[in-house]
Amino acid sequence: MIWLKDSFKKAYVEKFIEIQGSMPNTGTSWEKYRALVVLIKEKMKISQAAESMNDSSPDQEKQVYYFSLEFLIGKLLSYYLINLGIKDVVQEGLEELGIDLEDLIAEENDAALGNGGLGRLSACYLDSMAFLGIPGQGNGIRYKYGLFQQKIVNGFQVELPDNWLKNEYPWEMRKSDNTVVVKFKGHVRTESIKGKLTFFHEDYEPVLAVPYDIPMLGYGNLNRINNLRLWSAEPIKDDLDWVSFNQGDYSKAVAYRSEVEAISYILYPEDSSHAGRELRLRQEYFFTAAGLSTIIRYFKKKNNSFSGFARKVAIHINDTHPALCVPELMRIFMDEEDLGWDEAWNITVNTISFTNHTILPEALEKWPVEIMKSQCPRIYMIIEEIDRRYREEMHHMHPEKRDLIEHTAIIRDGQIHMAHLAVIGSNSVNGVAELHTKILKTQVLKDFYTIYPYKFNNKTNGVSHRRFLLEANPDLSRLISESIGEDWIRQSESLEKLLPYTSDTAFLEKLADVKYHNKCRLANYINDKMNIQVDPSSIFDIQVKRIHAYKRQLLNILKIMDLYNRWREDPSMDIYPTTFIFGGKVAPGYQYAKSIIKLITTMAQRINTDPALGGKMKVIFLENFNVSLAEMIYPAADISEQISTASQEASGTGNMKFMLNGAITLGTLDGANVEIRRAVGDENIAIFGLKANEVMNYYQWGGYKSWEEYQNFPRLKRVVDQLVDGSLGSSNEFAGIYESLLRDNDQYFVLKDFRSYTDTWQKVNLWYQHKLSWASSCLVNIGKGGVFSSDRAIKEYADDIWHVPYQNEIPGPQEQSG
Ligand code: F58
Repeated sequence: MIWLKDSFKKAYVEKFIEIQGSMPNTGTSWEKYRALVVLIKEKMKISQAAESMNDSSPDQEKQVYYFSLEFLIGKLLSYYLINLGIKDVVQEGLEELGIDLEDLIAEENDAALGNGGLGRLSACYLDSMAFLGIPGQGNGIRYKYGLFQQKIVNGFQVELPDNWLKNEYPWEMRKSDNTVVVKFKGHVRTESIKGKLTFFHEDYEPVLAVPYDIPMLGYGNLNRINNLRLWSAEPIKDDLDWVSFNQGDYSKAVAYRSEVEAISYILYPEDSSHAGRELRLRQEYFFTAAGLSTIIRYFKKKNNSFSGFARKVAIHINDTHPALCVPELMRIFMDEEDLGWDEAWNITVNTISFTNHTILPEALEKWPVEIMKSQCPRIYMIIEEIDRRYREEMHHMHPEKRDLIEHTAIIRDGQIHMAHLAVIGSNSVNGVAELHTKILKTQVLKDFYTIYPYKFNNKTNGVSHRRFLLEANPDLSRLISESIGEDWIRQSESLEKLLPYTSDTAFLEKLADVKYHNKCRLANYINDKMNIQVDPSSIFDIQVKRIHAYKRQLLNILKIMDLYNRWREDPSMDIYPTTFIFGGKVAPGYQYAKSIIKLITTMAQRINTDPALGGKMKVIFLENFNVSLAEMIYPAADISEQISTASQEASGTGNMKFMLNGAITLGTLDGANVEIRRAVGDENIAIFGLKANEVMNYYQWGGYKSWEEYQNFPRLKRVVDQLVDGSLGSSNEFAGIYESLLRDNDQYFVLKDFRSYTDTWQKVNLWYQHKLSWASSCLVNIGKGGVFSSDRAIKEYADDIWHVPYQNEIPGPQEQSG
């Protein structure tokens, strides 16, 4: 325990006076929040350089660097208080000072430096690395504006800027001393010096990369504080001089400043399509180059040769966004450290590993050669050389396979294929669920799989069960700990000890009570925010995630339209009252998905105000889905909608968060749903729809006719027609959706899966009415959820990819002295 209550109170009051010059009771909530964060940081000695804290020995431990353009860390205060084992002490201490901890927690900004699954995954992974005692550092961008805030106005999404740094962000520490220069544009002069070709990058545009560090505190592991390093782009101080002020070109100087600042200005809100913009490439090179320079500087402090580099450093690239690590590391080794190509290449490949998160073709990054050449001329030269050598080697190995070389080359048709660069330049390529990895091996990257079968492996995603269960669902956590002890917090697989309770009626009733309580909490939130009353004893059927055609929120709302039609016709229909809840953001330019939000909100308006339904059905679209809201939603769910077109969702992670909170998955056999089904058994999950191989066969060979589905099922025809026949208002709002289903032959098989989806939903609805059977299945989901913890995933990465040790026996925070 780092504090007892009285010593905490004393320390807090002193800290507040030191910062504000007055007593806490005179301060604002923000000031009180900041004083608490500052106090925690000081107590944990976080202000020391994270790197020196973690490694004071002369012989460096192997470090893992997790490079990602996105880290969706959410709020930290409450979670860190739990991890430090002091939440109760702090809460009580503050209460005695007349301060409500909840008010301070509310002051914190939800740091939204990510779009969705990929960004949240990196935050969960840093969390588990800290917990497991792995020296693991995150490397990303300190965006001035995080993911936009979503408002729903007249049923439409409106985007507002997320100015999360408006006040100071007290967790971060600016480390000006570690600033580095990243060079863009210019040209490369080649000179032969003593018979060796030497490269000089000249007339470049210098960009200062200034690091800000955020501590990563794992549960109980107070000796290992990891670091998330986020880079901010700044012009060099004398920018006016540097550009051309001396020559009187003031406007050019101003342009330079804004071009530089643009690099860390905003997180790209595209979650599934690649934004082929120059600025995005500049972001990618910026944080890659800055991060690598830190790694090299630190490595050189402890080592005098690079030969052992790959034994001391693992660099993980989260999707292809940091794939420029490959040529940049080569550049550093060759141009700055004087290594030859072969040695540099060996070390680079042995150091870097790569995770792919998507098979959607539109999300696979490609850069036009011209852009790369003009923004990063030296990097482009190196990519060209990697490509040339790769082609040459393949030609030697497989002279007869010209196609293979063309399909796998890095540069083709004037484009640089980043996934190819990542595969060729790394020692490990992993997918994020078994099915996804199989699709990578047999379809998307199949040629590479024949060349480098040994590089491919699966690492099924995991989520932080301490954040999404322990913190998010305190009542359930208490019930679990009272029954099976607290081991599950550190060993998620211990949740299996709950399984014997599946036949314990008293326990199941308590479980149902906890769920009811969590539903009340969400119902109150909905009432406060939207002034709509929902019945907490109705089924909460929830789909929250980014809105995208392949995730098929459309299928869900068509099901609701169908149900509404039927209910109106037959008010005595035996369906248990249900509240349908949606949440999620759409990329601002993605019109189709925006019209799906409008369809949901249009139906919500209609259904929620229809007196004929007697409140049996409600539809809610919760605006601004983010990590904090997610923490309230998962614990309140009965049904977890995971209904993507089979093969398209690489893994999904929301499915795991719902499961850990005892919701039943209604889903397709896609992504990690396949493994969830295997874990819980067929009787504890509801599966429907086409299988991945069926979908892929249709994609490959054709044969699907959405029109036939529409014609042959009157209930389906009716809801599809309602999109355009004036039933939903006179505007032509949903014509695009209608056409996607019929004229464009329904790319995501919404019509094809409609029948089995609605049938399965109805069975689930019936099942819910058997309270004990339902609760027992919920419990199986919780008990089997442990394997989907990010601790398990990170142990697999540590064992198979990074080759770093981790701690298995971790004491709880209470058992440590400070
Ligand atoms: C997601 N990808 C996958 N990408 O869709 C999901 O199945 C998986 O569970 C998750 O990664 C974690 O592995 C995802 O979120 C993005 O948001 C990218 C952002 C940048 C542009 C391309 C998509």
